Amino acid sequence: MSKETAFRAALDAAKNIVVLTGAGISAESGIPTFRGAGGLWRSYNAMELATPEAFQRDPSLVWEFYHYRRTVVAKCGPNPAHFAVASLQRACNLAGKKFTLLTQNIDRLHQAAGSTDVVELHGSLWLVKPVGHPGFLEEAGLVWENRDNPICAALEGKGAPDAAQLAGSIPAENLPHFPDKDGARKMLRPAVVWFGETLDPRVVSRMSAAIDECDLLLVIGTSAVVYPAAAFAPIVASQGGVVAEVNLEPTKNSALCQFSFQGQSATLLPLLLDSWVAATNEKSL
Ligand code: BV8
Repeated sequence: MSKETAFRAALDAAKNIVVLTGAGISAESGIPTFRGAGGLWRSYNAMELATPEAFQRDPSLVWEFYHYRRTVVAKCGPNPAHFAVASLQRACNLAGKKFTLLTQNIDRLHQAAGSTDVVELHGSLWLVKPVGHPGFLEEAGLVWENRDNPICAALEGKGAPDAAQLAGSIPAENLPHFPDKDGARKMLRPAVVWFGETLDPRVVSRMSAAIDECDLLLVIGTSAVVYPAAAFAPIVASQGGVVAEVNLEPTKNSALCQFSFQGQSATLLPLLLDSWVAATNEKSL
């Protein structure tokens, strides 16, 4: 039996399927991954800028970084890997299997491909919130979607990855603000979970419930470096679940996987899933 056939048999047997995705699933949509070559912006790597300290120190620089990423992502669409995950979700629902999609990505390409009820562990590039609000889930007046590009006039033409380092080049008062209920102007920030920030507690409870009962975890396009997501594979393996990985290269969790498929997810996932989805949908008719 081929590895692919054995994996599809494991999908048949599974009752609580969790898919975890990282930047690698969006790479073929044109979005640079974190730790690949594209992970650099000016002389910074994303991890230096994706922190509350960096925003506190230089909100202008951090907003330029996110404006650049919003500009890049706005031009990108879902690729065959995103569509394969969306059709897997529909087939699992039809077959009466529990399915949860946990993504570390903030680009919302899963939703664009038709995935629903996506658990965004790290918030979204397209969500904004007043500085100081703790949550990362959409809530009217507190966390909302804003796809304006640029999000404010001062960011027009800014954010070029090769521009000179002009710290504080945009005065704070010209950065994105919104008038809160008593009319005071509050600065906005991207509603993405920065390093050192805790995830939204409602996301943590959904993620923990899904992992606790997971009997098959499919991990796609993540270097398994960032926690808490990096702990999911060891947890599922320790509770006797099946762990499968689709990734361009081996990761530190590869040894835990019963199934490790190496290559580009936009190519591998349709090959791996499409026949199972078709057969499952057939059975569910
Ligand atoms: C928290 C939003 C409580 C921002 C991001 C335990 C141990 C050690 C450290 C910690 C720990 N617990 C918490 C920490 C601290 C920290 C952490 O994990 N640090 C790491 C660096 C060790 N975690 C946190 O702070 C988290 N908060 O746990 O709260 C707490 C707090 C403090 C201290 C203790 C507890 C919050 C983390 C969230 C950070 N925000 N994103 C933004 O995007 O701007 S993380 C960001 O990087 C992404 O969201 C993603 O999650 C993460 C990892 O990136 P990947 O998705 O894996 O991408 P990467 O480039 O690394 O890998 C891509 C992979 O794809 C590669 O393997 C590549 O080979 C592959 N690939 C490429 N192309 C393809 C492909 N595969 C298939 N096909 C292709 N075509």
